[in-house]
Amino acid sequence: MNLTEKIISRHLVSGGELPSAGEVVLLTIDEAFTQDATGTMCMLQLEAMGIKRVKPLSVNFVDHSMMQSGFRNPDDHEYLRTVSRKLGIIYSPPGTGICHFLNIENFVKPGMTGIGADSHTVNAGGMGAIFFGAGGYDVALAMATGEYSIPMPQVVQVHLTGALPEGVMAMDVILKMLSIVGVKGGKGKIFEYAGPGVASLSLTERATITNMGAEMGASTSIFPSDERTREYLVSRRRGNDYQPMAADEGAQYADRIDIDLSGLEPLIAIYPSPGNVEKISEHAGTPVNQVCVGSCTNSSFENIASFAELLKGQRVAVDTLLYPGSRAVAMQLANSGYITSLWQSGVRVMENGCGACIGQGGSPVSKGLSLRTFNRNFPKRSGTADAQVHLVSPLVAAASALSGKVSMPDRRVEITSAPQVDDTASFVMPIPQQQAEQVEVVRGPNIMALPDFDGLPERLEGEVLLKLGDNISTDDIQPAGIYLPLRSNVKEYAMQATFNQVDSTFSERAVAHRDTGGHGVLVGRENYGQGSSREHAALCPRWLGIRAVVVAQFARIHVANLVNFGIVPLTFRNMGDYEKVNQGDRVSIDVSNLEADLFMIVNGEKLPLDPAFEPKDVEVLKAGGALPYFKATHRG
Ligand code: MIC
Ligand code: SF4
Repeated sequence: MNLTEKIISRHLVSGGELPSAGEVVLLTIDEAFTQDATGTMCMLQLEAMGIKRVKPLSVNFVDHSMMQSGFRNPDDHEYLRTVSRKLGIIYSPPGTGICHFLNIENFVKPGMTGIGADSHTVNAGGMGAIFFGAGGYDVALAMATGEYSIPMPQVVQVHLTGALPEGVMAMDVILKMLSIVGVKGGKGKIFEYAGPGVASLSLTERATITNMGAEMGASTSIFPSDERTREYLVSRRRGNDYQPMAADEGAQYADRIDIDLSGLEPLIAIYPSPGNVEKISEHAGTPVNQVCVGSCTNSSFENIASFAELLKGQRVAVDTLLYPGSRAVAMQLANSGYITSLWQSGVRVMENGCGACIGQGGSPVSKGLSLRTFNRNFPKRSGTADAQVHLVSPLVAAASALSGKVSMPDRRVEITSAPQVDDTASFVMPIPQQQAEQVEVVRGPNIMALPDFDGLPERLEGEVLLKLGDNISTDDIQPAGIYLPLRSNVKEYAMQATFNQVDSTFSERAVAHRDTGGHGVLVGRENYGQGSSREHAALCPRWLGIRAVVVAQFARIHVANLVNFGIVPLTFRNMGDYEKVNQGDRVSIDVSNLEADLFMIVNGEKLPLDPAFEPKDVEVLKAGGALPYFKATHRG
């Protein structure tokens, strides 16, 4: 068996044979977690399920909505702190660090399964574990039941040979992968890294690579667990959590990709997509206005120490912001003298958290170019509508920060190591259930009740409210950044933000259509819903009256979120039909039997559609979404 099959077969709820690719598989889940921007909605749904205590190891991290300009974000955090205490969930307060980074530092063990309400949950694959990103409802259900179902992915081997040359980093490996696979080529796949090159990569380098598997639309990625894994766990005083894990000799894979690490060079993902990968050498000399280092992709001690080493003794030429991955990393940087040297170089050392990556501060100047070691450069995500973001490694970020232009690292860096530090101020651990039941959950005015949604009518009759193109991301559908404080307030978030950067009239038009009894329809093309796991990109459109989305192809997590909120996800059987539909057209779709042939009637034509949902989703869609379905089937 390959490593993926080994871990999955140990976690099959029903035991027995491994399912074939595409078949829905129900897995036991060892860990489930959220972060604050997805966590409040997840917790509201968990509470609505009537759950008294979570089953698997569960964590609520606070790392995204860190700006406290007003009561909303602090209200969300207080709700998360108290609801965690009530339900037996570990709480990670603001300042502790980024969820994915903290997860590998503290919780993930080789061989585990997990899901998290964030697309980069797949970061944990660097530890030899199978972790998936999912919407908040699916995470709530996993916390309640200890189970998660997913179509069984194909396993693709990524065979690594050689070792990274000077100046080339793990970021360049995953950018290379993106250049091979593209932003949708990972759909339905697990990338399993193997080969003699694996041993040359440290655990955090591996996590950089698995992290950005999300940008290829992959279900997840995984590395074997070996001596390098042990080394990391020992450094975290978690040596007992180590167990070696690898594929069997001669294991079978659906496909294979070969990468010679020694042959790589520094790469750059050019705005507006992580998939636009080019060589740094082709862009050298382009003026840069800002440099940002950190995010769940590149904020390990090694990453930041390498960045600091290259800067040492010199001053940055442009605004340079750094976000350490965790308080433990920040303390290690302090103890090894790097925080001081970073300050001396003029770097702004920011809070341990997502920060500029999710547009919570750190926006670039108008029409500026920001070089970031992050994983996404979608339009407007930085908070400055006309700015551009390119993605690079920490060494390229350092060289470019010094020169003010896209630059190659020009010298070798040796980093000074320092012992890892325990962050004793961080996690709030669960209390015994009897005590927990007495805890009062604090719901400030920012915590709004979940909206009620009705079941699916027999026929959807309404208007195409937006016609969109390829690669619409959840940042296009439901922007984050300055809107994060609205994550617990569906109505406000929908009215202020849904598609507002695509068409500022959308929310008003949608509500007017909904209130006259219309069923809103969205039309798009390839890779619809790429990017984040935020279920608000389904929840808010549903609140605005969207009942069906018809596209060429969906991204994995988003399609599950649409089902969870009762929006029917459909694909054009004949792609040419996309041209026959226009914004503003009246459409009609008979959904009385979701298992029958489905058609969209538009402009007097009958266009055949295919379901993008699974047979198991039919009842959920009919009930109007996952929560109404859960309540109906778990009554009494
Ligand atoms: C992101 O990087 O887009 C986020 C913010 O972490 C999202 C989650 C969210 O929108 O809350 C993700 O990746 O899933
Ligand atoms: Fe946070 Fe950015 Fe990672 Fe999302 S991608 S979890 S916003 S650091």
